[in-house]
Amino acid sequence: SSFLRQTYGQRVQNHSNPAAKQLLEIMEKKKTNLAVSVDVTKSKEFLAIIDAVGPFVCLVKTHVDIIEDFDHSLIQQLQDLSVKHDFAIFEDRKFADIGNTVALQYSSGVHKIASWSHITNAHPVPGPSIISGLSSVGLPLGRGLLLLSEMSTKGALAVGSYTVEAVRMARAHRDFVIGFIAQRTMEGIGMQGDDVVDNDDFLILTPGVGLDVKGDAMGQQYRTPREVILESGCDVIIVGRGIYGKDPGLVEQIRAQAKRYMDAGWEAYQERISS
Ligand code: S5P
Repeated sequence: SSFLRQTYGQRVQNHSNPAAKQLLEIMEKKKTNLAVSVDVTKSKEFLAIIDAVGPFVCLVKTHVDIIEDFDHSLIQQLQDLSVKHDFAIFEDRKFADIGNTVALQYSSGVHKIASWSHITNAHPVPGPSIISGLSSVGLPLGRGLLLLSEMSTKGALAVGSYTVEAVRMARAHRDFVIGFIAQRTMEGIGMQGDDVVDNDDFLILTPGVGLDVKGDAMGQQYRTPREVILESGCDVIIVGRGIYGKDPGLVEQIRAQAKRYMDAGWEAYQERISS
């Protein structure tokens, strides 16, 4: 696609959704395509990791429902860090229900995700109504949605026509759907012609990224930043355990790992835009 050789900064103008614009602007300004996934269960550790990786990331991805001592002051502190370090917030909620239910899950409950998360995501499995449901809450707030059109895990069912239909669903809701959680571009999954039109500059955010190991004991599969950004044409690398590792208390080590992934991701991107 022609977007592969555009800079993140040039691509801002391809978007009208505020969350998509914000993310691309941050990537251009901070020179990073790294998102860190902070999958820890204690507020103190969660905030310490985010403060440590903040300078190196465009985006922080959360699973707030795994935090044991959650309360709303945590959200305030997360928002303060997002201003301090200039990163966007992505609650990885993976909505998967009917429109009415997801609208309630997105706006209400303990976490009130729509009120603080710039970006969230959904499985396309229920069909287009999941987008209308989430959009009724998120669009007026300037939020953006990613569809999970593929997954990183061994044996994932999100392949073939499922992935193609996810892209078609997204194209019909271009105001709210800003891109995909996926492993490759639309061309990479074999879409061509009418299915890939020039103004469809979807963002591709890719988990399953690691430099040291190929997977975990529970089906996760890792590729390198170079494979993801340069060879597969994705835009953002999402890294969790590769950065905070087995000891989330070691701030200096976490900072060094974040820098290492940021550099690898940016180098792959520079090679891509100049190819
Ligand atoms: O296909 C996917 C989609 C997602 S959002 N595979 C994934 O691993 N994820 C998420 O990315 C997952 O929920 C986790 O939060 C993160 C990967 O973490 P890591 O520690 O394996 O890098």
